[in-house]
Amino acid sequence: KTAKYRSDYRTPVFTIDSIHLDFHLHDTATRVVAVMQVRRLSAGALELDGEHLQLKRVAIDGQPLASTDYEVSATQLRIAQVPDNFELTIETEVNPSENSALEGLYKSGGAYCTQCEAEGFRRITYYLDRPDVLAVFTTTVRADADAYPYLLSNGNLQSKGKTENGEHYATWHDPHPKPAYLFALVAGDFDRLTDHYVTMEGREVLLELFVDKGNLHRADYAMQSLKKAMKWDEERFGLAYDLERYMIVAVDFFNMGAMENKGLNIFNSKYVLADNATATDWDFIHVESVIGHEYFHNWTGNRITCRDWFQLSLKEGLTVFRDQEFSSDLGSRAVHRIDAIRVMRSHQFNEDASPMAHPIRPDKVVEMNNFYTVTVYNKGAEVIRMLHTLLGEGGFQEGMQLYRQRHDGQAVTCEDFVAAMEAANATDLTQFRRWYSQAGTPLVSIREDYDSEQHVLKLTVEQQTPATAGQKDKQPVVIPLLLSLYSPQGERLTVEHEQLQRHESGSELWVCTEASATLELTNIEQKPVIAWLENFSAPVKLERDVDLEVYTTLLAHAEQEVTRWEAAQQMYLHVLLGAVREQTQLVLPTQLADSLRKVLHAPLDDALKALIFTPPSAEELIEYFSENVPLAAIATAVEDLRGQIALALSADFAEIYSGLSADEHDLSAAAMAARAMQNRCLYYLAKAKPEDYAAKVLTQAAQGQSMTLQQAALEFAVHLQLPDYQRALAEFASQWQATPLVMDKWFAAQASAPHAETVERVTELLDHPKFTLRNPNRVYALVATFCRNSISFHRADGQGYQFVLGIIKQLNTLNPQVASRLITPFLQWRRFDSKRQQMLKDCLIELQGIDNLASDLAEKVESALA
Ligand code: BAL
Ligand code: ZN
Repeated sequence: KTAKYRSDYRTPVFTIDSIHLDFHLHDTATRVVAVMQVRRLSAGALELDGEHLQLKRVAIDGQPLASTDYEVSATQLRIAQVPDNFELTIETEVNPSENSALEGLYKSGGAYCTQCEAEGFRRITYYLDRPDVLAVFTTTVRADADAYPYLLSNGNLQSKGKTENGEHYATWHDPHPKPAYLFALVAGDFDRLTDHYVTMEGREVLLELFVDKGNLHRADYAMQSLKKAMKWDEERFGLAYDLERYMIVAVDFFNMGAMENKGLNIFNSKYVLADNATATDWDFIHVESVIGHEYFHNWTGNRITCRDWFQLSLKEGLTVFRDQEFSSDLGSRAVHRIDAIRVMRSHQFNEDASPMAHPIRPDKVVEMNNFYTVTVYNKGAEVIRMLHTLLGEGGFQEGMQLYRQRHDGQAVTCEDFVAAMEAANATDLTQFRRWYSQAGTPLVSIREDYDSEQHVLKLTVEQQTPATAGQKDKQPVVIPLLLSLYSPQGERLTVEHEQLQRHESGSELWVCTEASATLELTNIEQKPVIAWLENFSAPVKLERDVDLEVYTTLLAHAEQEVTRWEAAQQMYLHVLLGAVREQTQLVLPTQLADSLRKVLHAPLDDALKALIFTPPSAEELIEYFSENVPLAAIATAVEDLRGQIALALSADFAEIYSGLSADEHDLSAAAMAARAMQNRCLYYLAKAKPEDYAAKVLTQAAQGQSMTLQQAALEFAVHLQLPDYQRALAEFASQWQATPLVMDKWFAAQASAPHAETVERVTELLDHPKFTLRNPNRVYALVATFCRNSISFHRADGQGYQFVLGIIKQLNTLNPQVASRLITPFLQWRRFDSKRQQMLKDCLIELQGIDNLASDLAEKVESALA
């Protein structure tokens, strides 16, 4: 594949106003007849996208074409001479059983399903497979009635009935014109959960959830989440659902988390199936947020879609922001915000510093599947959040309304979104647009100069964005800095300055737009303690001279929970980085131990406490080193810090632990919080006193009614290598061998163990009867988890690299999209010592030499070696 550039966008030469698809399903030879109304928009030949298709027939206005009338290549059907308005009929044959890439039409277990985003529809028929071609779809599905009782597609059911040979059919009609990437088809035998929702406009919507037979008891939470999402979008955004029915189908073989196909979402079963025995509290939270995310796409993505794939963040950044707000309005805002901040710091910052760094609106793409990234999604959501911070909830919603009024039913750009926000708020967002065009994480350094005689505080903020691939020179960006000032005793100070606004979040807002900005505050009685970048108000790295005293005050007194958590993280970082950089034995400062003890006994939300007691991981620390990453020192420091917290506070943990309890069937925020803290305490207790707590951990790991407790205990047993942890593993596996999503937790607990011998263990697990490279969830649980385990992946002898390389080579032909996700840790090869650099580079060179290397991998390998 060759690169495409955003600047090369051209409107299509033809458009397709409607399409009738007729599927006759067959495992190895499904026939697809597509009848399309095609309309010329400008001069030129008709060039349709198509891959992995057998072309059987082409006709124009009912007249069959001779093979000399068109040209077919591996990627295209070209017809030079066509009328301006015509009916195009194309018959193709596809092989769903052999489709291991899981794009287009494929079999997941016994069911047929589709995945068309970004460019999968071209594996079903020849089409203008681009998001700015919006057609009305009518779909007929025919299949064996016994094997496939449910035949589903987008929109409303038009007709159904029996045909010959024991087959039946269903015809669906979706009145909303849509791009082909939102097309979906499902045929299978499922258990079905139904419900109803009455929209704010008074329309009744049928809700249907389809799961594999025997799984109905695990579908209820997803249905409740859907209803909550429908209500929330009406209340917060004024957006209601627009079809007669909303269907969700859970499938086991799925590359992504889920897909927002119009009226027929297809989900990875991991984000639908959940009950207390098999799902952790975080699984429940993820089910709710992914169900919400796909539902919210109905407006931000489906009704208003993307003009081209460079605009992906238009729908993804905005929809992630919306799902984050949904979760925050329903649960603990601080916990969700901290979760989002951790994703940014541990994954997105890494991507933004890698050879694959790209702006949230990329300029150059080879394989679109490579751009479903933490940058486009999560940094994209942070950019939307900054707009929300700058405009306030009221202004943001005004912008959303104007965006909808202007663009409902259209395929538009990020620029259209920003322009609507700008116009609705009568503001100038010219400079803000740099967040869409510049890659890289801005570095922001802070100086506080206090003149104790004049009582003047001078604040200086400097920003600089590092060069990234293809982007050398960067301009200053708009940074909304939320901050609060406290007295050294922890009282909130009110300050007045023309550049500071009291923000609706309670913090002060200082909008920094220059490379260097200053402001002077007068009448400041004593040097204050300042919480900077509260709520992670911009996706930047903050540098300031660290003073434990400052963070001690903030941890104890800050009004905002996220600020308290951040203070603890900064204290941990100070201690960890100090030990690593100075190559000294880590010592837990008494001041930090005392602060943590106070947190433990303070009347704070237990969920927040559990997060405060989660210091940065080795993976987060690696971010602080751009070369010669001291892997061994980082690993030692991380373990030492945990060990010393455990020892210093063991009596306190024991006391708190004995006072915590939660009914395992209770999914309230309070019960989840209690379980989170129970697990944290047990971890530290087992670390401090394995002789006293190993038996407790092992029992909890081997049996239990609550997966939250069981999974955590299994992980502690394996990671801490408690005596007899092998038995816990064996018992867990025998309890859950028939439940693949739980076996994924078993694989992941072992793949994430921070030990050298993890490499041998994961290699053995490839042969486990429950493992298969064909199922993405299994690969993510075992191999992707291992890739994030920096201690084991980077083992000095390179065996970790060889293990992953071997898998990538197999997946290159089997499922390139999944293969491409595993290559991430190789891309940063230049950051490591010379021996590891050479080994990582050799792996990339070996991949480069493969004859049929998939474009997904080729794009990343080339950028890494450039
Ligand atoms: N559109 C792909 C899956 C998602 O982001 O919802
Ligand atoms: Zn999405």
